[in-house]
Amino acid sequence: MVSHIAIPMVAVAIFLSVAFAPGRRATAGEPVRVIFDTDMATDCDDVGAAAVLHALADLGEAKIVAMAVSSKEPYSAACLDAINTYYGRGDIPIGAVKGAAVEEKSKYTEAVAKAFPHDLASTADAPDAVEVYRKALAAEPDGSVVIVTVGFLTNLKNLLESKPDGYSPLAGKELIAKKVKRWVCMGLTIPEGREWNIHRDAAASIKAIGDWPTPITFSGYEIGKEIMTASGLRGAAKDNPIRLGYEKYNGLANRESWDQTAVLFAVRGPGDLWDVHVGGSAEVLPDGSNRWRDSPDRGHAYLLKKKPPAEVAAVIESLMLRPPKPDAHSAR
Ligand SMILES: [Ca+2]
Repeated sequence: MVSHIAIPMVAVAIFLSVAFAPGRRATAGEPVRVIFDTDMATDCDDVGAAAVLHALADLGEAKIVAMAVSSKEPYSAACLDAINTYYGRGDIPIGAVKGAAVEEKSKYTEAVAKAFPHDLASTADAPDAVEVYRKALAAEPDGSVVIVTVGFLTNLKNLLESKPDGYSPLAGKELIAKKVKRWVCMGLTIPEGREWNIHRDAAASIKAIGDWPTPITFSGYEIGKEIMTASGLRGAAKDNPIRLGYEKYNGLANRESWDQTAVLFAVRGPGDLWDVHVGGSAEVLPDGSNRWRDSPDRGHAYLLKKKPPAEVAAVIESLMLRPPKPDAHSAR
């Protein structure tokens, strides 16, 4: 989320929103099975995205299968666990990136982790995200899981390179091909640019996007940057980790909503909020910059603005403000 190049008209855009219409799921009527992979450190839109995902789970639209942290910031995983616990889902498995990975400072993770109950002590104490991914994928029905990344792609690179283990006899790429319906990635700048989630671990991005065996839909930098949310949290109860995250980050001012768009699309599809450009391929270069090519078609797609950003913001913020279910506290 560093640079942005204006979008020219994409004359050959193919709009196939119908193919992504809400309700199109592996099994009709069942919640969308989601694995949420976040950096949860630099920007607070990760906090907002987690809130949106929990709200969608409370509404019965999503089932949160597992989570992963792609940052080595010491409190990232504990902050995420505290948010999950607040919503009554403190037992969601959380894995963290191991080996070489990005570490950035955070304005909010330590404060949230220290203010709200949770049982994961630190990012270093979390199990390897690859193990959490493999265990979760192996247990879910074939072709059913939607992975949402709102951070770096290091975990997905490591998952692709993973070997057969006690959870599955399949190597990483084959396991993904069998279990993952779609990867929704907050990443790229469309049609070209150099975006934070992609360029901070460019080698991982090249591998993950280049080798991914199922469809990918990108919510590019240009989508979330116009969608301003969070100031409504000023009216939220102070006993709320989402409010505290934004308070520490920017004093509860409105903030761009990159990560929430990916979560919302992953669960509901584009609905009437977005169009989807289907077909083509995202190319990531060694310096972390990216460009879109309409051929070859590698099953990649990206969101296009349809509704005014304020209307999308209203949908997202209402989910961010949704209180936990009444029984959430007893489940903490
Ligand atoms: Ca993020």
